[in-house]
Formats: sequence, C-alpha cells, structure tokens
Amino acid sequence: MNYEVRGNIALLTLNSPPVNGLGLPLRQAINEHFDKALADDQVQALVITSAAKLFCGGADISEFGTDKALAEPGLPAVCDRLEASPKLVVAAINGMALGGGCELALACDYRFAHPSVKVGLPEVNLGLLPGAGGTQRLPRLAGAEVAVQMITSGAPINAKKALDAGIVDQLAEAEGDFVEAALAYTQSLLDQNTPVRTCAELSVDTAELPENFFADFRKSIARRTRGFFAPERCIQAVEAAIELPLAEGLKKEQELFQACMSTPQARAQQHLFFAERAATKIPGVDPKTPLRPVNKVAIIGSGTMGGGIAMNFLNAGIDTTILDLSQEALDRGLGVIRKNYEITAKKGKLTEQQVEERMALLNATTEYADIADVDLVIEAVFENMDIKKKVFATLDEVCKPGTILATNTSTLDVDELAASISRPQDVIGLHFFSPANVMRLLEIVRGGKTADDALLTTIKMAQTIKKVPVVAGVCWGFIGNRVLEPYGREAARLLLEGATPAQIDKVLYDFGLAMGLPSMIDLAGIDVGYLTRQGNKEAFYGRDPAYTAICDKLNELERFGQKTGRGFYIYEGRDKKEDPEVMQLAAELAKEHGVTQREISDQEILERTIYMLINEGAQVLEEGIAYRSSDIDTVYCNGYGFPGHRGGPMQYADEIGLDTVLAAINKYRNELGKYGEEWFKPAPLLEKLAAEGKRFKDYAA
Ligand code: 3H9
Repeated sequence: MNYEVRGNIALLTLNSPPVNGLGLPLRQAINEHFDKALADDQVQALVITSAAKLFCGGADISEFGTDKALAEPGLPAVCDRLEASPKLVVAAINGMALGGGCELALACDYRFAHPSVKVGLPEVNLGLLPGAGGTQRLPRLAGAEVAVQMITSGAPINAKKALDAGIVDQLAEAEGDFVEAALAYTQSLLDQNTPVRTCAELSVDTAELPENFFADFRKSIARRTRGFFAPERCIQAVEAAIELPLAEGLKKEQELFQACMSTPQARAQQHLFFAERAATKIPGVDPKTPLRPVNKVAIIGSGTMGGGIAMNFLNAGIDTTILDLSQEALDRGLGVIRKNYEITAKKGKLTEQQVEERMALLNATTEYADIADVDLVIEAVFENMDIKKKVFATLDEVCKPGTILATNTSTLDVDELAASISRPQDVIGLHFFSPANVMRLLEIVRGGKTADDALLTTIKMAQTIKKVPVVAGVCWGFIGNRVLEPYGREAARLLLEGATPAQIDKVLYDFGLAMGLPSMIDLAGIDVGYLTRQGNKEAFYGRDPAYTAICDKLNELERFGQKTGRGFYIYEGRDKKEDPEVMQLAAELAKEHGVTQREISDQEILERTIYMLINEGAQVLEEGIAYRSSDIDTVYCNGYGFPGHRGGPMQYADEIGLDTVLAAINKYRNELGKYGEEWFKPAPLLEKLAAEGKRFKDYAA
C-alpha cells in the first residue's frame, strides 16, 4: 500500500495485486496509514484509491476458515474506524468495488467514482452476506429497495445507477487524471467546510417503501433462491437496518454473517469460486505459452446450435462467418439470430443500434473458400462422425496454417476426427450447451495431439465470450455426459422398479437440481437421447436390456417429450400432468425384464442417482479425463443444473464424507441382486480415498 501527503490531503493507495483483496496485511496497512494520517496535523482529509485496474475485490476469500480471517484488525473494525474518523475520508473509486471493497467505500464520508466503475455486494454468491457494514450502510444511503435487490442478487450496478441511488456522490470526467480529480473534489469539500458524515446519523428512508415490500420481495425471489441459506439472511439484515440503530444493526449483521459462514453452503459456493478459476490452469502446460490470435471466426452449420454459438462471438464484437450448404438454410439461420436479438432488445437489454452492430459483424456464405483466413472454425453440423470427417477434410484443405479447427460434439471421439486430417495439433473439441448463447459452460476437449497453444487460446477465447471453460480428456461423453450416464441409468431403472417420474423429479428437485431427470429428458427430447444411444450401442445395450427399456418404448410411441406434448408427462401449454399410462408401461416392461416392482423410498432415489454420478466422477478423475475433482463440479453447476449451494457432486461427496457414499454404494450392491452386482461397483479411487479418510479435493493425479 502506498502513502503520500499531497498538500493537506493524505493519499492512501491500495496496491495489493491481483485484486486488492482485503487480507490481513492490507487491513493492517490501511489501519497503520490511517493512524499516520490522523496524527499528521498537516493532513485535513484522506483519499483512498487503488493503483490497480480494480478499486478492490473485497475480503480475501482464501483467508476464510483460517486464523487470518479472524485476526484483528478485522474488516468490520477497519470500516468502523474510517467511519468514525474526525477527518474527512473520501473513497476515490477508480475501478470495480466489490464486497468488502464496496463496504470500505461505504464507510467513507464521500464517494467519488470514475464513470466506468461498477459497485456491488456479491457475497451472496459465496453463500454469505456483506459482513463489514454493507447491509447497514447501503440501505441508509440508497434505501431498502436498492439495498435488498443488490445484496440478494449480488449483481453489481454501474456508476450512473450508483450515483442516482446515492451510493456515489460525484462522478469524475471520463478523461483526465482520476487521482488529481479526486484530490480536487476532496479539496472542494474542505473549502466548503463540508462536515464529516456518518451513517450512524442516518436512518433508512422508508417513506416510499411499498406496503408488504419485504413479504413481496421474498416471494419474488423464492424460486431462484430455493434451498439457499444466505438470501433470506441478507433480507433479515436489511430489515435490521430499518429497525435498529447502526451499532446494533452492525451486531445483527455479524451474527447473520457468522451463521452463513458456518454452513456447508458457504463452503460449497466458495469452493465453486476457486473451482472456476482453477479450471483454466492446465497441469504441465506453461501458462505463458504465446497464444494464437482469434480475430475472425467461422461456424459451420446455421442450425439452432450454430446460430447460438455465433451469437456468443457477435456479442463479444468478433467478426463471424456462418457457412451452410444452401442460401435458404443461411437465410433461415440469420433470421433466427436477428429475431433473438430483437426479442432481447424488446426486453430493453439491447438497443436497436447494438442489434445492428452485432448483425453487421455477421457474414454468411456457402463457399469454404470464404473462410480460408479465419483463426478459428467451429463445426456444428449433425452429430455423426462421417459427416464431421467430411467437413474436417474440407477445412484441412482450405484453412490457412494455424487455424484452430474445433468440433462441437457432445460425445464423439475427437482423436478419431483429428487423426483423419493432416493437422491433428490444431483440432480440439468444443462442447457448447444448449441454448449456446445462454448456457455458461463450455467443455473443451483436449485431443491427444492438440497443441498447447491451441488449447490455451481456446480457453482464453472461452473467457472472452463469457463462458466458463473446463478442459476434459477424450472419452465417450467427456466429463459431463459421461458422468450423467449412470445417473440417468439409475433414474430409468428406478422407474421400472416402481418409482414414478413425479417422485424421482421431486426428490432431485428438492435436493436442489434445476429439474429431475424425467423432466430433463422430456425437455431435451426423448428422440435426442435415443439417437445418442444408437451412436454408442455397445455401451447402452451391451450389458442390460432393461436399462433403456422405458426411454426406448416412449421413443417408439413417438412420445418425444415437451415438443410432442407427451413424454414422461402430458403437457398442456406450460402445465404438465402425470400420466398413468407411463406407470402402466413401466409395470409391463418391468414384468418383461423380470424386474420386481416395489415401493421405493426417496432416500433410495437420491442415493442411487447422485451417488452413482459421484462414483463415475471418481472414475473420470482417476482416468485423468478431468484434471481435478473441482472441474467436475464446475461442469455440473454450470451446465447440468446442479445446485450451487451443494458445490457440485464431488464437493457434496467431500462434505458428506466419501465413506458415506461408499457404504451406500456397497449396500445397493448387496441388496439389488444381479443388477447390484453388475452396476454398483465402487470406483477404485473412491475406495482408496475413503479408506485413507481423504476427500476428492485432496487427490491430484
Ligand atoms: C467479502 O468481501 C466479505 C465481506 O463482506 C466481509 C468480510 C468480513 N479474494 O476473477 P479473476 C483472485 S467476500 C481472494 O480471474 P478478473 C482469483 O482467485 C468477497 N482472491 O480476475 C484469481 O486468482 P488466480 C466479495 C481473489 O479480473 C485472481 O484473483 N468479493 C478475490 O476476471 C484474479 O481473479 C467477491 O466476491 C478475493 N476476493 O475478475 C469478488 N477475488 O489468478 C470476487 C479474486 O490465482 N472476485 N481473487 O486464479 C471477483 O468477482 C473477480 O475476481 C473480480 C476480478 C471481478 C474481482
């Protein structure tokens, strides 16, 4: 941290890369320099700013759970001291101010900000609430509505909104020396004898607060925050800001903060924060490897997937060409993209001008020669190896040397495809999730010969288009679909054994998943699953004919799911109803395959589906398909609707204990007869780690 006195103002500059995390050393430094400024008679005011791009990313999350987090001075105490300062303190917010960084600014008397900044309290995403006064000071400055919205969503707001809400007092000019401007602003406050200002003297203005505001707000976020502990505590803390004087409100905030911090949910969500960042680091690959440029991109195929993929690049301002076989297909594809943008514009999330800017970046062609000079091609044609090989052969012929050739596949063998052309080092798999312009996950499949620079360039490209990249090795289904397979198998098998689709859905939904498996299959299309199975008959039909019986039967009956109005359920508009015919069908198939139907407990459903998913995760980890268990968690929480508050399947297993998972798998192995013996084989890594009393996160290949 830097300290200097300019005239009669002390300038404290946070300088703790990468994000000015408020760990113990920085907290100590702030206190020390604050004391120095108070003791210096020449100093009449303090300005706190940052030497980095960011103002401050908040508390140092890596300290949580360690002694350092508890060591004094704690962040609440640092903020309280700033607030109680007899000398004027101004936060000069030069870049993003998040969490504790925002709270530090809120504890200052005035806030001066660059117009490009964002401020926010994202603690809820870590299973927490702002614990350094944010829940008490923000409502006093900006009102309860703004505060409760910001604190429960965790979403930052821009400088203009912060100014309008009273969070920021003045914005700097966009150009010019920001620090000089902040000093001049502070000097003007001194010149006007502006008094110090403390939130303790303010109460929350509730005059305009709608009747039943909190009850209605709770209802409005109930579905989104289902099962999460922190959001309700965030609301309670803001309610306390209205009801209590500042000092008591701060105490209440601390109680609620500690209650959140001690939950498995907070551990899970903090695990996910670091998991997403760890996923971009590839063991054995030098992160300083020079990257290839990605300025021009081509997408092969203008269908739903190709169009969705293209939108990601257009959104990031990248020149994009879509190639398809016919002009008619292209016209249709481009029409869908435009329509999607126009719908977004109607919702007020894009301006007309932004729509046109994006469309202007989009080119369409039927000629491969037109994409010869692009830096990255993503093939998004029909999921069939022969068709994909033909496309790759043409790309091999026409594309300039060094073009990264990516295949968008959810299951196919990337190595086989790479081996079919002359430049396997440039081939990589990119598994986008549908809808490709919305879903955050991008599984990057690293072939045996994929060059390191192609891999790192693709990871960087994923971040540029705001995806969460996770690198997987080559196997059927990579990480996501491979691990999903036993989960799906158990759900399908449980249906034959007597569970209903609604019971399975409810158990998984109550666990926190976005939806249960029968609903998910109905949404994705029963025919889509059928086609996938046809592509890998050995895996799906080789060992147990009962396994796919129910889905195959529904496919045969053309009950494809939501799109045909019938699948596991009957759909009428948005409503779905249970269908006794499906239960009848399951009973008949059970008889046919010699499966005895019985009452199935909710616990059995949960354990057989989720624990077998975890077991396959262990297998994937041991085989090196995933580099670390947290990569599997990142895949599941960003692409498969696994609840963030569980931290992903592997974190969940670590939390409940690997011995618990293993014991249940062995129990079903013994109880389920031949089926149990065949399918409930504990992964060797699960057995090993459980015997050693370790967790998945302790495992490094
Ligand atoms: C809090 O403040 C609690 C208080 O209310 C109460 C306390 C009593 N701590 O994301 P990036 C690391 S809770 C530790 O790639 P970007 C990150 O792991 C906190 N480390 O950069 C990465 O390390 P590595 C509330 C942190 O430019 C490196 O910095 N605050 C922290 O894309 C670069 O990060 C938040 O929740 C941290 N707080 O995005 C904000 N932040 O290179 C969390 C980052 O080894 N942070 N790191 O992988 C973010 O949202 C983004 O990091 C940020 C920068 C937008 C700041």
